[in-house]
Amino acid sequence: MSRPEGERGIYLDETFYTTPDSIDPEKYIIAKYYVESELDLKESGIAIATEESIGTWTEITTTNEWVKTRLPAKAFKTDGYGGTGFVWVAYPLDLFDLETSGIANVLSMVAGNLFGLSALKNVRLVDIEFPKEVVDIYVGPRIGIEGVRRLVGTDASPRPHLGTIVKPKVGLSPEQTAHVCYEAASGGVDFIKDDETLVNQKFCPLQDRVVRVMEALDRVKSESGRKVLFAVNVTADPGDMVRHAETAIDNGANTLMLDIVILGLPTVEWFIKSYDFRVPIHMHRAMHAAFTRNPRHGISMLVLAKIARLIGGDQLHVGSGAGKMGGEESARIEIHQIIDFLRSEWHGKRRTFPVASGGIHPGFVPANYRVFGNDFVINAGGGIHGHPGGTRAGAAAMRQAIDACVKGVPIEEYAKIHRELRIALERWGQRRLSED
Ligand code: RUB
Ligand code: CA
Repeated sequence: MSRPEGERGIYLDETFYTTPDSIDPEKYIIAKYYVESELDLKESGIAIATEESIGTWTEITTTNEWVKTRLPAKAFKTDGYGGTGFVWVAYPLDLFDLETSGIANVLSMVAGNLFGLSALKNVRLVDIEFPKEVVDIYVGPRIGIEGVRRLVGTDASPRPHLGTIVKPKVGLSPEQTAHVCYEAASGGVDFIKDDETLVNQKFCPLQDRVVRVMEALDRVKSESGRKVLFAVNVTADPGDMVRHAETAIDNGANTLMLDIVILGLPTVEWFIKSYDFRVPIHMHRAMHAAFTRNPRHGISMLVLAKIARLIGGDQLHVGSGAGKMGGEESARIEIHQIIDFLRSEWHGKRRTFPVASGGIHPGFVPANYRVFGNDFVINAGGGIHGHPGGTRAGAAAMRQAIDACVKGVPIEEYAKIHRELRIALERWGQRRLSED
């Protein structure tokens, strides 16, 4: 604090700090940050609140009393030691243009310039709380967990849904894709999705793919009565995204998929708000790790999950309890927070189905079941299409692993009388969590 502000690049003004009892959580959007800095935590909180509301690095002559009394964000709580720990900042609702700028405006404020403040060595937005007034502006998921279960027919006896990603992720023709989907659906999956990189490539045009896959799924339905969702990836610039979505829906698609980080959350907000296609919205999170992975900097998956539910995600990738992209201790603690949030009561909003994905095979099912319970979608690509008996056997093996968990039978026991599962476990083994 002893160096002049021109050198420090921050202006520390007590206006931007207050006590917790003066903050009514119904009147603010509250952000929780993890910070590492040479400043103490209170000063870091002031620096964030200043930069992100009405201040800059020095005192200015152009402000006025109305601005200074109505609009400052306020740091109001700290938890940590020295310059390392958590700070909470309350942003008054008057700061925001929620009606016409929505999530874009929220993110510009709570997750904007602050990441570049040189006074903060590391800073991470770890959590965000929206008051009812803000949540009420949004419809939230239009279909939600219960609606997705009704479409698939698992509402009477809820169990985890089994999903698969068509592999190879790109390269198959529409016909070949439909064949893989037919096999996966016949083997017992509830849900099939395009991979995040497939949209409308020449070797697999979206319209032809949808037509053929939906025909294949209709065939499965007439043969076995099984209802399966197919999420068509329509990620593109907004104009093409709408065209792809209309094409998909006109040709019978029953789920749409969006790469929500790549699109940008405001684009997703606009798309869902503007077009009610009456099918579930499956949210893939590719690119999220650019900002969620470093536990000391960036934005947490929990924050992304809160916004995803707010803007209408019916299914959201959240990482796995165990798999190729999950299983680290810190990530597993956060997964509990994320799934608790997605599945909890939230001002009457429908609930979002968490999706566990990434390197999952039957041997990973018990570890994930222990983390997620019944209300989740467990997705396997390689873990189904890599089964020595092929896709149908791979799907059956995953379903057997799920059934074993639901019945409380160890999968190695279940495998003794379920051939596909036995072969899968012989091929890939069974992975355990550290607490097993
Ligand atoms: C998984 C896959 C998904 C990733 C995304 O394929 O294609 O895109 O799981 O991960 P496979 P996350 O089952 O063959 O590994 O959901 O964690 O973002
Ligand atoms: Ca993928």
